[in-house]
Amino acid sequence: MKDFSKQDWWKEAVIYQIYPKSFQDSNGDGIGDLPGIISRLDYLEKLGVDALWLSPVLASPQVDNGYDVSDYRAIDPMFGTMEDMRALIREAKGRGIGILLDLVLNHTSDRHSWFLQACQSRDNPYHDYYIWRDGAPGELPNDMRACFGGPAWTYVPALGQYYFHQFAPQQPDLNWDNPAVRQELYAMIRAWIDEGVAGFRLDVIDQVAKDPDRKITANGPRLMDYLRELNRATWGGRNLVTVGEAWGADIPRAKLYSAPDGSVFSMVFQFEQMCLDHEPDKWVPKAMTLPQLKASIARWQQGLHGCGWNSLFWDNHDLPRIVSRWGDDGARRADSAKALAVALHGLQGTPYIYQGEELGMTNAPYPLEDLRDLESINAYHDMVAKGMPEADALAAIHRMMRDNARTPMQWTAGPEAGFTTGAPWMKVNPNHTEINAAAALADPDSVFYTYQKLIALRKAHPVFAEGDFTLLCPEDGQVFAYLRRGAGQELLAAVNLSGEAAAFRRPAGFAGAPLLATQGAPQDGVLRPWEAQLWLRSL
Ligand code: TEU
Ligand code: CA
Repeated sequence: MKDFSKQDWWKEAVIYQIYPKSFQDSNGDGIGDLPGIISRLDYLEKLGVDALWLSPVLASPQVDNGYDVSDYRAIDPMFGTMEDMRALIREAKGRGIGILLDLVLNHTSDRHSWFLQACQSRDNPYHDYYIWRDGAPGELPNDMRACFGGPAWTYVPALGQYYFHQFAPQQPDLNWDNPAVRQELYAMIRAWIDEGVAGFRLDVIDQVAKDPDRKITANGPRLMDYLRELNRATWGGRNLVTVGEAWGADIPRAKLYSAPDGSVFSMVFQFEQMCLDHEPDKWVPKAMTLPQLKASIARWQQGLHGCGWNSLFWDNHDLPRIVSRWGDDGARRADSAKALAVALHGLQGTPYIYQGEELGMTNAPYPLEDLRDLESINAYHDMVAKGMPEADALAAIHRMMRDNARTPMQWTAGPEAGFTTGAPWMKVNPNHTEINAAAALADPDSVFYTYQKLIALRKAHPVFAEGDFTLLCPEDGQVFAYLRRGAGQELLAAVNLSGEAAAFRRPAGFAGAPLLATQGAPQDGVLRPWEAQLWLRSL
């Protein structure tokens, strides 16, 4: 049973991300909901995870699937009620599982009462909750672009002003330079802490101190002041787990964000590794070598050891599925999924499992009409408008689109994969007939049980949480191998991240039986295609 009062409990924890809209529907409307999540807590307890990060379930018009909040203190009726949320927190805690809410503090929905008021007049008390610039139609304040396409400025004729939005026009950025905004947000967060949540994930939190006149979005000049004030006013000193999404983080900044004194967050999501295989434009692929990936991971492991804390992830609701991206989603799907899991879970930091990753779920290259994400659809139309043939544009977005992660969770081989008895809001991946939780639970050699073992090993052996990191064979293009030393133990991870057999000789001292082996008895001097092993010895 997880002891949430233990200092820094999250350093031995594994956190599971749920995209509620696609996890489990309970009332046949084709949309996942809170009672659906409650019905799956036994499954999550069996997996062994310690906390659940829920993507937003607050009131929202769903322009960006809940990342456009219209009321921070209300559960959107499509997901259920506040009573359902209280029941989830209670039922999860009864299983030793904490609930993390996803806080979207950088912007609101344009349907939020604050924004509706702000648009009434320039002297409305809520006007300065947002970022406005005088202007005339067609004369934008500057040429900044929004993340989902188009300009970052939208005109309100009645005011003769533009408002700033880093994302969709329906997601106006909040003005964090206004202390009233910050105090409103802090009070809301304290109310959620009082509801008994175990922590928070904070959406684009390094973008809140923006300066659009100087085209600054991430890492603005007042960012650390605001984040430390946020900490002091809410979770500071309360042993909650907090993880900030920080696309602009480098190691020095991540040290500040995850400082052991608990002055900001527990950790951040940084994206250095997950951007190595594409240009700054995510739709333009770039060749990535394994040595490049290994070097990047090594820098972060060594850079934060003893002075910060890493998050560890391959997948989330914004990323394509890792087994399709860097594994093999064909004949060697399960082996490659296990290998990727071992590679990640042997590292120092808090691992995150995205719903379905534990099953080896794959991308879903659907036709345009079956896609649901505004980022994908806008990008497709932008490419075609610039002259790209439609087939090439669709292929370009299929590779990296967020829709890949948002297809319904695959529970069974039956209708709609057991996700809903109705018409799912997004098509279920047809491969659910082979890839589903029921089949995984019935197969002792499934990807699911590899994840279950990894989660258990992290709790059983302090070296996972405490050990340092030494990269082995850095130039090897097939094998990712590393040592972890700490707590009187030495852990060896030896993972063949390729579809061909690879030569690998274990360092002396690792004999006998491996701690974990994904493909049966280890062979001397070689790793089978996509074979992964963990070895442990006492020092
Ligand atoms: O994502 C931040 C973000 O920048 C990503 O959406 C990124 O633009 C894109 O996905 C790169 O692949 C957070 C949330 O995770 C995302 O779901 C929201 O759409 C976004 O913020 C706005 O709230
Ligand atoms: Ca539902």
